[in-house]
Amino acid sequence: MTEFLTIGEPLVVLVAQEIDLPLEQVQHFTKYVAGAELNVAIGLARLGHQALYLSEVGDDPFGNFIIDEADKAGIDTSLLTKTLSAATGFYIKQNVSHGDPQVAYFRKNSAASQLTAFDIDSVSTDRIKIAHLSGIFPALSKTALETFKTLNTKLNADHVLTVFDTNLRPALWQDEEQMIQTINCLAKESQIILPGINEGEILTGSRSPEQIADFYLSQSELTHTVIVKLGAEGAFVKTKSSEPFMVRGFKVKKIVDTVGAGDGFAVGLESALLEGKSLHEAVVRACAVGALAVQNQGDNDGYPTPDQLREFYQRNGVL
Ligand code: KDG
Repeated sequence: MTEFLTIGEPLVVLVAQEIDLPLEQVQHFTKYVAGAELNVAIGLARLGHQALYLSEVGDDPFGNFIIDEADKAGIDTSLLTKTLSAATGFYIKQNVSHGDPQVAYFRKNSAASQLTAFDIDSVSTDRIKIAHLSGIFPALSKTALETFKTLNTKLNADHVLTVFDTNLRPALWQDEEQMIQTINCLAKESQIILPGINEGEILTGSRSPEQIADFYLSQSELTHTVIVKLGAEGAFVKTKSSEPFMVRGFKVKKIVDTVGAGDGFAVGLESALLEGKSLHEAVVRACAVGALAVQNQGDNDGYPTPDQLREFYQRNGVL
């Protein structure tokens, strides 16, 4: 039974094998699937949930690779179509010994950016309990933004719980002002919002987690929960109906790659909510999956199976 839906741009990521080299000097790359919303669908499926992924790839080897990997991951790919008129997007990523890697995107006019509001007609929300939306897909093109809004309206009309990860990608927007205005406007249409602390600062002008949460809680009737991601420190949670709380992050021995940690956070949160866990338990799981994610090179390789999550909880004394 498909209980989870997301829409996004699937990408292939080519990760440098040589460590700490600028991308232009790298000779060898390893290929993985990526794309923020696809990462989330993969993580949900790995934890045993039925995830439906809506998107489009080009009729090319990267597109075929993405479809194969999504199928292998156990994702419902019935709404992942192929087009002859555009190519699959990809990006290349540095391999770094510390800090965030340099990335370069090759995704302009990609297949996914050509999705239109008509593609939403075939989406049934009948059994969907949670939908994951992110600020990346609406940044891809005018039609992607319209498609996003059409889906969001349908999800709200059908009373699906919507979670919005602000996911800022300045390179995809015309300018910062347009990015801020559009993202804040889209955020109003979701019930749970997940800004990272740096994103929250750009979007609201404040670096205080509580003020960021208040900004979103006060701008919309629909938004009832804001979870500000604080990286290694954990997360700050504020809802309209209860006391705010903090969840501490887990200690990680060696950070291999930070890309995909935010999507991992969403995986933990949304899988736990689907299983009827409390908000507190869900945010603990979100921090756990985020911590597991940074210990691997691919964008979604570190997301756990139920056994791996249990083992992580045991090792870290989570009851
Ligand atoms: O959150 C991880 C994503 O950043 C990555 O998989 C690629 O979708 C991507 C993007 O736009 O950066």
